[in-house]
Amino acid sequence: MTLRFLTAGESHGPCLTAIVEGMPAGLYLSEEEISADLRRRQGGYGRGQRMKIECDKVEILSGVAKGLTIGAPIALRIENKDWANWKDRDVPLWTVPRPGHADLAGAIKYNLDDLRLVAERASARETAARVAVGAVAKQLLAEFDISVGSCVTEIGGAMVEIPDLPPQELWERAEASDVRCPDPIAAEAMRQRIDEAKRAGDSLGGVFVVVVTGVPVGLGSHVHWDRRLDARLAGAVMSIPAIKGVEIGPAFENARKRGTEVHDEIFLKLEAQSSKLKRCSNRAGGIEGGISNGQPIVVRAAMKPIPTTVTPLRSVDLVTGEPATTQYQRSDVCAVPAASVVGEAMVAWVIAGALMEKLGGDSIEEMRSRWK
Ligand code: EPS
Repeated sequence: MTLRFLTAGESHGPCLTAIVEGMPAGLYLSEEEISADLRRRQGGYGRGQRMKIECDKVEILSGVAKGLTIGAPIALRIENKDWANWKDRDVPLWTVPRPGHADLAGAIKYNLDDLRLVAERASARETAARVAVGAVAKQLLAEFDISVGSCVTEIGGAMVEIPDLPPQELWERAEASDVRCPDPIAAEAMRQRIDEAKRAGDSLGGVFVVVVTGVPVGLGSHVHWDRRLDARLAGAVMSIPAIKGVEIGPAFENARKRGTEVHDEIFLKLEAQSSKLKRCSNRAGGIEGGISNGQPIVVRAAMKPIPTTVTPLRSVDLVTGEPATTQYQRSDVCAVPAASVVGEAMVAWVIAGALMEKLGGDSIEEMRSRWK
């Protein structure tokens, strides 16, 4: 079965919902573990007032009995606490589109005269549901010792090279940082940029990296465009609101070098009875020909600055047809640390799907016997 999921829900509606289909039976799932990832997404320096209202927790509504999946669709629900503050409010029409947001194109496409109706679903609030889905995928991957972590490498131009540390240490450092940056000096520079942007009534973007370790050789395929693992990862990560660039390994840096400097040469690692193949570098980011090659998979993503800014941008009032400036709507100054947790979720989802395709199986037991 191919894995698939859908989400539903608006930012200030009663809740967000997700339905996950195709998970094998026998997978341990707990609301607590999924909610732990939701808390990670909610955090981060530069978040706005909304995160003080919400306290994201998941409810598993179906597909799980006595803590184990049963092969049936898994329905997940996350409450929007802010709904109570909005449901009876008489809000005026919102008619000045924010440049960079879905407001204008969405209103034209769906013939809506209130831009709020577009913004409600375009809001990155929806990514809470994706993180819940991603936590389910991570749980499946954990059964096969595959793990997914992330860190932030750049905010508003303050950047850091990823320190050359074992992944576990890297993730622990990122987890301990409110900008999810493993280097304390760079983290401080990032916080300063966020403070400056906040004082200036502005917003910031940045870059995060997601790394998957323990991936077997052979996920994805070179034989068709839509089976290439790198293409699937890029599409999934690019679908996160405000993500405008995705690379596998140091792709843009590779593009400026010669082939002999880029490609990860193959060596023999001699062992007592046999020899194995090994690499001394991973500039391919773990994928060659659209197939995982057994090295860690490295996905980097660029997030544009959030389009909602305190300082107004020039626009047009769609009702009067007159020039106007955007009216500030409550927002975050920077959500790159949160987006890196969403990135983990989308990457975990794609890898889990590719693993299911490789191993098949309707239960964890069946998958495990094939894995061996
Ligand atoms: C968002 C605007 C803000 C963010 C929101 C995304 O929400 P509000 O309009 O309620 O202040 O806080 O992000 C979340 C709610 C979240 O859970 O990440 C937007 O316009 O995209």
